Amino acid sequence: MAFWDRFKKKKENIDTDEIIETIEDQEEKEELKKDSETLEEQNKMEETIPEAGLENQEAAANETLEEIQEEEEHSEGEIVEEDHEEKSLSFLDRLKNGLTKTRSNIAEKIDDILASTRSVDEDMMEELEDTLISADLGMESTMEIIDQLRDRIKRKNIKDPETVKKELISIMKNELTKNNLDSEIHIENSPMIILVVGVNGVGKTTTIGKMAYQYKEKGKNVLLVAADTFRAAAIEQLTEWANRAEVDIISHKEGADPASVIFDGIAAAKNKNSDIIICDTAGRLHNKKNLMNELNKIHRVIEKEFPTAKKEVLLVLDGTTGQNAIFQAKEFKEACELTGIVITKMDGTAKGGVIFPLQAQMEIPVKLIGIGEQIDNLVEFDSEAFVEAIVN
Ligand SMILES: Nc1nc2c(ncn2[C@@H]2O[C@H](COP(=O)(O)OP(=O)(O)OP(=O)(O)O)[C@@H](O)[C@H]2O)c(=O)[nH]1
Ligand SMILES: [Mg+2]
Repeated sequence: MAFWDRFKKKKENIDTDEIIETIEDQEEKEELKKDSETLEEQNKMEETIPEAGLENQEAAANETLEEIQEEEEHSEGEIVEEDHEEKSLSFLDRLKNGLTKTRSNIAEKIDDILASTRSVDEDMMEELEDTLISADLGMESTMEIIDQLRDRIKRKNIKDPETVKKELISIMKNELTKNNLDSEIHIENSPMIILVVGVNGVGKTTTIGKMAYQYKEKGKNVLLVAADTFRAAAIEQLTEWANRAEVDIISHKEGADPASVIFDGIAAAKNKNSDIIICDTAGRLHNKKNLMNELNKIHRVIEKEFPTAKKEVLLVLDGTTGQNAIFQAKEFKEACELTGIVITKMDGTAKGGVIFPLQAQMEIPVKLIGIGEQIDNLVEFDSEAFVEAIVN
């Protein structure tokens, strides 16, 4: 009998030991057993760790994931009624609406600077530089952009402020594009399994709900897997999104082993011929070792049970946390093989320029951005459109 058939006969609340017992390869079995024991010990220790706040971004940047704990209980993603009017807007208009705060912080300031400029000079360059820094583009990316702008102004002998703006936009587009060559999630390659990771409260579950809706709209057969078993509320929240997007969901009880939920999800996906399986994961793994163990275990189950599936590992970052998002990205990059980044809550920040240093330093493409709490407030990232929306 096939491995999956044997598994199907077991109860919903299967634990890892049971999965391991069904694996025939002795070496693989021993390794998984060791991982499972280490994880259990760490989970016990973790229960005693108090929850604290992520208040000081600079301090947090010097600490490890172990010290990143929750700021406060995040309200569960309330599903707001869809705004049908939005649908008739063009992609760029929707993006502009979603990025209003960053747009006012960059585009409006640049227009003011250029409107009050009599001659294209060093004072103007400094004001442009300050504007980019205030929108969180970071010192390095800002200097790169401003230096190139200086060169072009000199080389082309530019005297007109409007032309300065055009050149600035073109340089910013180049900068963002060169670090983001493939931002597409190639959902045509089904079956695809998408693992969604990130610290707590960044917007993982909400993003999964939005993705499920989008892919379902594109005619894909989507299955959600509730592998964040940390709280019952997390499972309920994902179930609510599954209902709203009208897709199937596989979940176990609170406290179940995440790898076993994924195992079950893969089995169900094969049975239902799902095109896209999206797995929610817990954000409350307080240290890197813990995180690595958990994700390694999940990866092994995926490799073993669904080697033919195309894999995406998406890191979700909260756009309102500024430079701290870069720190989180570095931690996760060391813990697992990320294939893309999703930046959420871009509607809530004036500092959306953080995408520039993030792309430059991480070499992992931003693939999606969240621009609101509604089900259709998730857009595919496009470097050129993004620059248009925040500068032009
Ligand atoms: N404004 C805005 N809010 C968002 C966006 N994405 C998520 N949120 C909100 O962020 C909050 C946290 O979202 P969740 O999806 O629960 O985050 P999570 O990462 O799953 O959190 P945990 O499960 O606790 O780890 C919710 O209130 C969401 O509505 C976005 O793009 N814009
Ligand atoms: Mg969640």
